[in-house]
Amino acid sequence: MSDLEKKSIDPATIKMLKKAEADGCETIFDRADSMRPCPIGAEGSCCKQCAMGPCRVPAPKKKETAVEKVRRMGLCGATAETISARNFARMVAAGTSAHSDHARGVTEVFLSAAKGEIEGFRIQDEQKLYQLAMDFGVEIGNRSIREIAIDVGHKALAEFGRQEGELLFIKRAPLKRQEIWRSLGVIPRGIDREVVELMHRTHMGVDQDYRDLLVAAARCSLADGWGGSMISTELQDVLFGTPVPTLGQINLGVLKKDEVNVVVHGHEPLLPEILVQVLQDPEIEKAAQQVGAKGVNLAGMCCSANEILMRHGIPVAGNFLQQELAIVTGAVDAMVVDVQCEMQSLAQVARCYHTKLITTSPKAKIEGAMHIEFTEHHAYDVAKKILMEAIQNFKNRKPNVEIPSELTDTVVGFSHETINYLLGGIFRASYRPLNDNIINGRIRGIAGVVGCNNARVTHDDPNLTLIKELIRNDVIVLTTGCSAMTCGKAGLLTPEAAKQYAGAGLASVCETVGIPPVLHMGACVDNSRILMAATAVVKDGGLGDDISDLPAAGAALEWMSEKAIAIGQYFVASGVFTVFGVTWPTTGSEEVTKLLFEEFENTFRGKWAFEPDPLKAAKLMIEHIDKKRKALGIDKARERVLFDMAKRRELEAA
Ligand code: BF8
Repeated sequence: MSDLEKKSIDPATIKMLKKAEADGCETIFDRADSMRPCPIGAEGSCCKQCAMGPCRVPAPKKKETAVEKVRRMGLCGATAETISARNFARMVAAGTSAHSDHARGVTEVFLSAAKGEIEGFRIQDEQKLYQLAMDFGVEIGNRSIREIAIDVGHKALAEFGRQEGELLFIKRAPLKRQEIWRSLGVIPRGIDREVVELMHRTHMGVDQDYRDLLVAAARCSLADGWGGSMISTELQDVLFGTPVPTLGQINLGVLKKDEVNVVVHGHEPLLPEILVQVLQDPEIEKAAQQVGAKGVNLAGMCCSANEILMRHGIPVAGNFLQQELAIVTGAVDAMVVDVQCEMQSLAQVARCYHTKLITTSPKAKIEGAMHIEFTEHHAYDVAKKILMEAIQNFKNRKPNVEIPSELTDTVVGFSHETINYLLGGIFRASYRPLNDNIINGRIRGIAGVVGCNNARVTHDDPNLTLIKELIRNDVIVLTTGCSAMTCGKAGLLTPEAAKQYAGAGLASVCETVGIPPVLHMGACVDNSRILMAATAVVKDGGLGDDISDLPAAGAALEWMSEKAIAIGQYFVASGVFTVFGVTWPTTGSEEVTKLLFEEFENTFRGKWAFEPDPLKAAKLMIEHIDKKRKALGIDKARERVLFDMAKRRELEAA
């Protein structure tokens, strides 16, 4: 394997890495070679909570005595356990704040749209609005959509600042799960309150009991999964439409040589939604033709891409580690970014080519980028201005344009409502067929494989190897974020993939229903859809009375962001066995790691695991699924339908 092949399994990525090298343009892949991670920070042992430090309290190299252990502490006496737990908790707080601040923005836009203050936007999914009204206790009666939507918007906004009581979406969880949370005292109050409290607890000299810190971190994470992220997903669906299966294309090959290419990158969907509308403006087409382009080609990157792909079939240029490489093609006339997962190096890479890097959020500026601030009240005009900037930049392209040919067809947009309809039909929408197929063993279990890319491992490889192994073993995979794009590029998001990659049982179900073996459920905030799907499976009956009873597991083998830790933590706190790869941020404390990896199972009935090897991770997940099947008494059914490869080939040939 060449050095380049160790960096990515995606041919388009490798081509662009070669081009970047030839063009003398440095990327994250080069920096990953030249800079190693700090070993003390990587294990969560660096405390920089005060100016007496940073204190380094790394894990001991050998077994230590009790006295040696007690002596291993920071200046203030903070132990390795406290330091490790505080660092972990702060990751959860940061991740929760990112998803939730996004959610607050969505809620404000939703309210403005409900009031008719945003041109061109009206409620798209009235059915879902009614559901939300019921969840939030908003009167429906003979009231207009506008009145209901305004009340729903206000109720959602109040969830951020709620000082007492319980987040309203908590009641969506299975009753047993709610009881577990209540008994542990982890039901979140307001979203902001939980984040603020966790930041306070982790300040120097406050909460210095690692168990207590990690329970507080769990509560904060639930304010993400069942709060901020769920609010985002639900309101975006009501406003922009709940995704339904949609055909799209993915990889750098979606860029076009003869058109103005605009890549939208980030997480907030309003600007991309408006850009889609503005593309229809005749002035845009005319302006593009005037500069010699055939038109304007909009493509997505990262989670913004997932949003517009699911709702409009807008093509996706790539996932996290491809953001610089889109610019390296030399064909991106503007890259438009809002918040989260945008590398600062984009400005540097853009300087190597002609790309205009445009920041749009008042919260996220990048030195060297052009800033065109986006506000929902002037949405159309701002979107048009951005497209005009890109069009004017088309003529500045340099001769070294090279667009890789790779692009793959995908079917995306599996909201949990859609799965319901697909399985049960529109008049008797139900998860029953899914539950029945799990019970009869055709489907062995469910896995959520989500999260990022990470430049410390081969791009796309761990997630893809894991997912292929899971579906080969009849485990249906739900995916979001950058992992979903990995699956798309590898051709797993089409119904045809079932025959090629899935085990006989899963393949037979996919072929009957017409779904891929891997279901693309959206962006990272849409992990809340996975919580809702798991809850729907529990409520449909026959598979226990809690999420922790399900033959299900989660994974993020290429995680890199604090958001991923918040997501993992809310899955664990919701009863899911969750495996992370690359590195684990609490190895500096055996006790903290043991609490997360073992003892949480006694309280939350979910736990973490760390396994960077994808095949070993698959084994862990499948063993967990089988353990749950046994506990449910459905392990025998599966034994009857298990075919080995020889048997499958025999059946296929027959
Ligand atoms: O929120 S999967 S790299 S893009 S953090 Fe970021 Fe990770 Fe991608 Fe979307 Ni999620």
